[in-house]
Amino acid sequence: MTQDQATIARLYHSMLLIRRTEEYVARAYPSDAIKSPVHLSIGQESVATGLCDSLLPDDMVSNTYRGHATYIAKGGDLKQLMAELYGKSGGCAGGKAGSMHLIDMKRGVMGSSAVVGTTIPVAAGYALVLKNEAKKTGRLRVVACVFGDGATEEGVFSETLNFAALHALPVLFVCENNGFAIHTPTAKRWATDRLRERVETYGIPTSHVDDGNVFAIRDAATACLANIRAGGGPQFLECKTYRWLEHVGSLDDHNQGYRNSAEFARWQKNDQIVRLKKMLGSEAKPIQAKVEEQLKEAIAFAEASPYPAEKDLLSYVYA
Ligand SMILES: Cc1ncc(C[n+]2csc(CCOP(=O)(O)OP(=O)(O)O)c2C)c(N)n1
Repeated sequence: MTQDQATIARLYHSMLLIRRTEEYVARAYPSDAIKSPVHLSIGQESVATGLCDSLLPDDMVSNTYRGHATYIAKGGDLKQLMAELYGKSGGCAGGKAGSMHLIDMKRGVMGSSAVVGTTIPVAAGYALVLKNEAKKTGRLRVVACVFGDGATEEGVFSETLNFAALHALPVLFVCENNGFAIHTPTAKRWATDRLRERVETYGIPTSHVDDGNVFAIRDAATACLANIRAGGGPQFLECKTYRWLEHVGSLDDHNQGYRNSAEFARWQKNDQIVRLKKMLGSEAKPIQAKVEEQLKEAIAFAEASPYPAEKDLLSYVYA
């Protein structure tokens, strides 16, 4: 299918903003500026971008600790993201939560958690709220629930699939399958790789995109969302992808021996940012300039923002 220039430009802007932001984070990480561990999505951008481009502004997205990409793609405030990473009071969680706990409810980004799988039932709970809301408003909003392949091994994943299917909840489950849970490949963790078959046993329709193609992800998500909005209940989309850097931190770790550099090279050749840049030709330049400007403003905001005041040390702390 031929894509219109406006769509290509929008997707390119989104993926480039994620990439450039995370490249800055990777550069700044070894200094003392960034106060929390970071799980980067460099190489995985097309999943967040393709998905979020298909959502409406008041749809919700449920994220993980590897959440910069989805936060940015859904329109989360970049200044507040950067200030949060710096541990500053202007951050989206007042500087107290860090990279793994981004939130921007105004833009439909739900809070996330460092505990693998725990956001999945919370997303379904929110979808239940939205289903009830639609009884009054006549309009069904949707939750897109993003998680990694490792999260599908948690008990709450299966429990949530069952509950969501039973109650026909408006939730799109999106598995960002980068093939690894930290250093362990799915082949050493899964008795079979038939993930989608497992999901289908709950009566949930599934689809998949195996090559990271941002247009294919957007189209697949759009089709799923149409079924959900028509009252069809949950859908499941598996997107294969590849994490370019180490699980947590800013370095290349292909020298660690747990994964294959040839596979990395294949995914790098398939970089959707490079692909869309070529499609845009000279139109890419102003988008690049805009991204650099947004990033510069976010860094300046984070640097200028004060640290949380001492009097707030115990606020938002529960015991
Ligand atoms: C309940 C729980 N078990 C283990 C961990 C340690 N842990 C942190 S990230 C991670 C890997 C998760 O992999 P996946 O869900 O595929 O996401 P990815 O990091 O690849 O994006 C593990 C096991 C944790 N944080 N929470």
